[in-house]
Amino acid sequence: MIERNKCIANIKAGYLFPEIARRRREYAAAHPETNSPEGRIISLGVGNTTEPVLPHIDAGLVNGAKALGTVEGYSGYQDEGLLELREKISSVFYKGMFSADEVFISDGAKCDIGRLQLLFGAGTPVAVQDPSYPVYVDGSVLIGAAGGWAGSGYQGISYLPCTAENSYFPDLSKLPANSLFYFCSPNNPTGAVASKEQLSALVKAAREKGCVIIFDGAYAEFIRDPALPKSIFEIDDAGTCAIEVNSFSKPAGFTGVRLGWTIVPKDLKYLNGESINADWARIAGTIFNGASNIAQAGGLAALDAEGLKEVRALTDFYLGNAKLIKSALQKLGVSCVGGDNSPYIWARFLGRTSWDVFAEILEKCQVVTTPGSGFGPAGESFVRFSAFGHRADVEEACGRLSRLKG
Ligand code: PGU
Repeated sequence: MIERNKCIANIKAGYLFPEIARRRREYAAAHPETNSPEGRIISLGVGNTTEPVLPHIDAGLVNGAKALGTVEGYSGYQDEGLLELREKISSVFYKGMFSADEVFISDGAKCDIGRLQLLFGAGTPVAVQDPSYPVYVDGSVLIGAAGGWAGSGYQGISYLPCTAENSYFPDLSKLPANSLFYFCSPNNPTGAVASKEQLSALVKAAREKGCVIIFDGAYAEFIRDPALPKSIFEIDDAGTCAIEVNSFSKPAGFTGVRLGWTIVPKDLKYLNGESINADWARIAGTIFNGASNIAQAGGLAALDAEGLKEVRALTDFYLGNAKLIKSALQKLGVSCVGGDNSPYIWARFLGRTSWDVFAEILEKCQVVTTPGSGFGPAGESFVRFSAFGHRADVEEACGRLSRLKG
């Protein structure tokens, strides 16, 4: 019989979010009172959008679908994405600094995070912020970049702690040379946003050490402080050492629609001078046939003046939830960060394990959170609260949190 891919044996048995869903189901099955309105379980766990797509963007999706039913409007494969959308992304988010062939439309940031690993191969050392979005580590292990079996050319994964002690910014002297470094700002899960000075230091370190940064800007539209950078490409020279993945999921409510983009600058080169952009175009063209045309029509609507107002309104709404959650936790004396320029609140329960706190909040409040240890060793004793929820549910959850007292 055929053998199992050894890399699969090296990833943790369950991906974090399905594991949380499993524990929630188990709890619900054992507690019939969760079927009542007072006892119902409220999820502040997975960062999944809950609010309807706003009217202008929705009309973009509807019109995109209708166009497919006409001779003039019909379109088939789009490969790297609609030219108009690629140009619009460059002008709206990057002051037009990228040509359309440096902007690749995807079916979401997560999907490209997985595919991007193909560029670098199994021998490339990987570094992540600790804690970080688990897909960076699991995706690396799956592709063999950090496989642990004998003879794999094991390089390991470097976890760079981002904790209160270093203001959630890693010690860059620990960044391994010639590595791939996943960096997320605003950060999932801590909610920390790197300053311009910090990102400049990051770019400088990456250039000196021959690293490539994969910058995940999935939460950029939650930034309200104008001094904070929304993109790595606001930093000089980032075009020679960074790739940016991004998404319409959270700003436009497209978690189920599926649309994102990746910037691979032409200035980005491998050690031997060959173009990373050209390879990415080759890989994308080979194993990805483009994002849905309907989703792209919605994306275009999201980026015109009316659409951008809706993006602002939607992200404002979730930030309003974040404020309620943060203040409910602070009233209980729980120390927490995030939630100001990000939809996540990172709460510390000193001396406890994350799964233990997760279980207590589920049992006492019927509220689902995400255990911090699922994001890396430095996440232990934290839980993450997501601000994605209906307002009434968030208010109800905040009220129930007072049951944690004493
Ligand atoms: N990047 C980061 C940093 C994320 O937190 C998420 C979603 C994504 C990318 C995914 O973006 P898409 O464009 O929708 O693919 N994180 C959520 C959902 C969990 C998951 O498995 O993606 C979270 O709760 O962390």
